[in-house]
Amino acid sequence: MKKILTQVSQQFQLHGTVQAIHPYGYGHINDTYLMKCNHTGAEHQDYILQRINHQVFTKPVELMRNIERVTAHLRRKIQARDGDVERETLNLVPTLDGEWFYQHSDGTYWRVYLFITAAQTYQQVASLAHVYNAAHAFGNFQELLSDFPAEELYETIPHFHHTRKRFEAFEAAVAADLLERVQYVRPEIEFIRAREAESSVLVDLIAEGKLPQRVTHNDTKFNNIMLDNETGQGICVIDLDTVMPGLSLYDFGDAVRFAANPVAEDTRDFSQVHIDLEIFDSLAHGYLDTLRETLTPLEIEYLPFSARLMTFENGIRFLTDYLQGDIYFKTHRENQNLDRCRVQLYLLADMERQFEQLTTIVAQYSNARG
Ligand code: ADP
Ligand code: GN1
Ligand code: MG
Repeated sequence: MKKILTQVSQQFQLHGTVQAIHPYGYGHINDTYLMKCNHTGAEHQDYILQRINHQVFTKPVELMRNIERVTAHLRRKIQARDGDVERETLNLVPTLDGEWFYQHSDGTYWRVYLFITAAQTYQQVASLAHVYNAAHAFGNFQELLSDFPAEELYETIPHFHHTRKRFEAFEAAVAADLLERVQYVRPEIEFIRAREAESSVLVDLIAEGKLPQRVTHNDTKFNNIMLDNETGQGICVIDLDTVMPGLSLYDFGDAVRFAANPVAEDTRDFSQVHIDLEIFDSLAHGYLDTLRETLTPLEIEYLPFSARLMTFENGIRFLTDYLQGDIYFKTHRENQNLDRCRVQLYLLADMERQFEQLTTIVAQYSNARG
């Protein structure tokens, strides 16, 4: 592997010489490395090297075209307001041939980004100010892309948040039972089946033309936002592989699903899993402070439901992957996808219990300013 990493790194236009390449971050999909380079004056010295998971993203060329265009759009906006283009958006580094990605002879696809300095991502929430700032930044990201021509974006994973199709794929995995794991997860299957109708709610509203499609991020985990080390501001939204037309509700719901559960996404201590209302409050506050004027009344009405739906959808996806033999999400131990599924289902049950409070909180920020 070390040899491949070195070979690949030599294909990009880097300033300085590579000193070390280490695995980095906690993403479930791509392979991420930190590339440390030696000093060359004021130039950047560190980079992020990523191997694109092309089992998941089966059209890497189109995917990279999306990222190139989205980041160029963001750069223009950031420049116009005198922002720092090297920190407030991802910046792709070209290959020696002037391409935005490199295909190795073994068939793998690679890209390099400038390393964003003096900022970090968090696996778990450390302060409510961070949460507000992250939600504000995700909202701002949508605002910055509101004039991007959505029809020109390639759909990197078709039907990514089509929860109904996710449910159908889950039923197909149960029926196939390839690894004979269904016997271990009957309560989870029943829990999901009891909520089948929910999987159609947003897709039906889309079909009826009641919810606007926007350019959205679609993977708004708390570790996909870089928070400035000094100010705590959400300075850069990262992990742009799933930027494509979607619902604003997906971005809010997914942010809640991940951040508002104060324990790890794969904890085995299920009794600790719950929706923290203070965190939810900060997420709603931050998101609505950027998008209050943009969202339609129906979008705002469905914000609390979106948290339930994204939690449900991820629960379905984790269980489907468990039943299919852990082929999609990276796992590092046995039953990790099953534990992830269980966490989502416990979280969903708690969101259902506290749904009235979630609705009250959203209502409070949908009218108020600041
Ligand atoms: P995945 O798709 O696997 O989730 P990400 O693109 O989210 O991969 O990257 C994984 C982690 O690497 C992030 O959570 C973040 O900590 C770090 N990271 C990614 N891009 C950058 C960057 N440009 N600068 C600094 N850190 C980054
Ligand atoms: C994956 O890539 P990462 O780790 O940010 C997944 C999301 C899931 C999430 C669950 C492309 O996100 O959809 O919600 O895991 N990304 C993709 O933690 O499938
Ligand atoms: Mg990520």
